[in-house]
Amino acid sequence: MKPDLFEAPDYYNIDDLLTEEHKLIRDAARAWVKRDVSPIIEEAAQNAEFPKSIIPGLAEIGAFGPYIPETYGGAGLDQISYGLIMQEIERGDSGVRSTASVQSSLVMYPIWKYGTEEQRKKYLPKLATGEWMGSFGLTEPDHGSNPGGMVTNFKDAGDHYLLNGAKLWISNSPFCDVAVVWAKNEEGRIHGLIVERGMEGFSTPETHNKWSLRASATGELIFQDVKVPKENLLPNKSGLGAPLGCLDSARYGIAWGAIGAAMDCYDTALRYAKERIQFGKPIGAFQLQQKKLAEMITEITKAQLLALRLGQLKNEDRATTAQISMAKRNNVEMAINIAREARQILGGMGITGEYSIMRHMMNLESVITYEGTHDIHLLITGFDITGLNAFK
Ligand code: TGC
Ligand code: FAD
Repeated sequence: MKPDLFEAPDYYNIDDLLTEEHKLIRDAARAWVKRDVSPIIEEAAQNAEFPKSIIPGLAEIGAFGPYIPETYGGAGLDQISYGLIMQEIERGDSGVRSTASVQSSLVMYPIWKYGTEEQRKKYLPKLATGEWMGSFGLTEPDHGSNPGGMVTNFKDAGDHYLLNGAKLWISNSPFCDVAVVWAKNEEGRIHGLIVERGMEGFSTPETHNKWSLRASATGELIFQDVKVPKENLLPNKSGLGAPLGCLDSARYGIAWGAIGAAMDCYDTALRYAKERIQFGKPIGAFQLQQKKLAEMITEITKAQLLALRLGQLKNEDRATTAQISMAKRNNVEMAINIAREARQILGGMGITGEYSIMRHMMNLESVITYEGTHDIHLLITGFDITGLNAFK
């Protein structure tokens, strides 16, 4: 792969709206990605391997629990810092950002928000350092967009619960130490349970042959009469709103992350367009290529402003689920469109692993599907503005 020459676009001087702390955190994450992710990520993706060597680095830049209080090992940062970290990581690779999103917003967040003090003290510090890695089991083979239909269930068996069922498409599953699993009790009420690797009857087979998110490990979570200690139930919230609350936090991070992937594609294409000569001049001198680049920077700028405003609302605890859906949906679509256009600017070179664009493009096919599909987010907006539910 070519050396990482990335220079972040900031067409509207959005840096002026960030604090010095935001910029320090962002720049540290940016430097880490350049140093530790860019040199290895193409090979990891080609080999379909999650590069575990980067786990300590992710912890060091605050990517595991950026907004979790320091008492529990988190970084204690605000929501804009969290977003900026996700942006920088996804600039490197969406799969690496996935690992951080799952660890922070889908594993640490529910333990912090819905768990007991004992659970927080037991799990959060180890998750913050990456000593333990987590996964989040909501999706099932027959229940993706409609998680409320899940069939994974647990029964009271005296001094423990007995868990049965299966989850599919689970990021980090093949190597996770703990899984936050959503299952129905005997009354059909959804609860979160912390399942640990090594519990009898719990297995995590990997899903192979993905063309997308190849540097992220995806798999199943299978439960066959798993005895889960009663103290592993998350007691402070139940119902579908509990997992959906975690998704709000992760979707917010993706709204920022997608900007990173788009910035990398744009920056690569801009540099290439200025250097590549055809018909005696740089291809960037042709109007058709300028149109593509000008539209890219316009869309990136709009997405940056959307994410920043959403971050301000999140900091004030005022961001709604529908606002988060709009930003996730808009920014991921923006990124995938830019990846496709940027790929074309590079001509044949765009399909090779010499450049990051094709990897970003393939990754974004997952990003536009997970954490709620593009359609589901549109329907969330539709419901919000009309009051009419078009899901069912
Ligand atoms: P609905 O009847 O609308 O709601 C059920 C209950 O949940 C409440 N609620 C929320 N609470 C908190 N936060 C939210 N975002 C919430 N959205 C809804 C709601 O108020 C209600 O509460 P209550 O007390 O009245 O019971 O539920 P529904 O069954 O109609 O479904 C609505 C729908 C389709 C929007 C929802 O199911 C949905 O979002 N589906 C998409 C599923 C999804 O996003 N899955 C993601 C799996 S995790 C993943 O992909 C990780 S990828 C790895 C990575 O991040 O990198
Ligand atoms: P389906 O729900 O079957 O949807 C198929 C199509 O139908 C989509 O186009 C959808 O938009 C459309 N559709 C569905 N319902 C409606 C409707 N009401 N109206 C109109 N159109 C509709 N899940 C986890 O729990 N944890 C994870 O860590 C995780 N990681 C993932 C990693 C990867 C790489 C991938 C690909 C997925 C991951 N997922 C994870 C699962 C992901 O959240 C689901 O794939 C997603 O929610 C969609 O579910 P589905 O694939 O079953 O598609």
